[in-house]
Amino acid sequence: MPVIDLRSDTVTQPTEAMRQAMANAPVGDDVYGEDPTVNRLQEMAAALLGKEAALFVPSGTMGNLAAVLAHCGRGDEVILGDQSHTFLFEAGGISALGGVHSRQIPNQPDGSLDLDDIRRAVRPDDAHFPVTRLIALENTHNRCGGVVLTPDYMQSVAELARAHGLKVHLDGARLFNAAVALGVEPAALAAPVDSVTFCLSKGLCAPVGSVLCGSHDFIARAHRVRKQLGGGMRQAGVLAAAGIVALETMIPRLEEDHQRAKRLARGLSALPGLVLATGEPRTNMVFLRLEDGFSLPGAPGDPAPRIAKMLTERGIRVGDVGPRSFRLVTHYWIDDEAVDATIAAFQDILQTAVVRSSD
Ligand code: TLP
Repeated sequence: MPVIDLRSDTVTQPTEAMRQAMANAPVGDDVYGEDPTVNRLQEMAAALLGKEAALFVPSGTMGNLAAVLAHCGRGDEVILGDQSHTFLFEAGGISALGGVHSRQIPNQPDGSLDLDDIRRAVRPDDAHFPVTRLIALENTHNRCGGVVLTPDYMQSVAELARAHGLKVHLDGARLFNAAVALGVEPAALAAPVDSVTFCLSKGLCAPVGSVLCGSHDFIARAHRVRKQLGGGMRQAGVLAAAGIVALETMIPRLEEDHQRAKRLARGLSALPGLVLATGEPRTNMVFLRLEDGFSLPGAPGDPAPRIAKMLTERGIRVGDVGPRSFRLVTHYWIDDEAVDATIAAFQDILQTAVVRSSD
């Protein structure tokens, strides 16, 4: 029985076309700038996002880290959301490795940062304070439910940033999901910001890699940081080749993942005991919560990990992201039957193992 893996779109395997492209890629030493396939991917990425230059990096985490370190010096401050991936899930790299201070402000449920909150967080010129250098946004916003920020909103953040002499970085790990959901060109989402990272290895199915885009000067600085971080790869064209196939063929189909996320959300939220934690899905993520008043008698422990384990025994993997919360992410390898099988498995567990406490 093939496993239905909804834990993340990072679990996606490369397609057959990617494997072929990887096997046949012309390569060279990318540390000398001589890998033709890496160079082609970087040129494609920069053109697609309307930026001067691009840099292939091993991961989204390194892309964001290299960006923050290229924008900020030690002791400088970045304003970012308290639910942002960079703050929550990148092992504190910006402070551990870059000495960059983070100033978290609340993410709104729609993934945005309130403009007044940003304004209040910008430090005055005073020797007691770190120097504010950067604002970081995330689009789509993972922890807020895969929600999207509009070009207009991002433009207003960019104007605020410019008025204070700050730069804006966008963690666009799933930028193409946002562009497809909004029906805009990816470049429209990249235009307001100074730098942007996107990932090839999530919904686009490439096995490895992300791309950081920005001005020539910025990318030159990020290139040195990538080397410092040990991210200078050699014949990386074998990886970039899959990224080229990803950019050429996988973007328009993301809409299918979004439709399946909606279908999954409809089916699961119709089951007694499950509610959507972040509303109707906007892209490829479904966040669910087991309602208060529903519990699993029998064994100790929080319900979400226990339910996730029961699902695993049925060949279905989901993320447990809190004591009562789940994340399910649709992607290329999830078809309609997988969606239906997931709804049926949840239904079976809710009927057989979960009780309403008031019953
Ligand atoms: N996110 C992963 C986990 O780390 C949570 C996932 O399964 O969603 N930015 C955003 C918004 C991300 O969601 C991720 C990965 C990254 C950056 C980091 O990318 P990688 O894993 O390539 O370092």
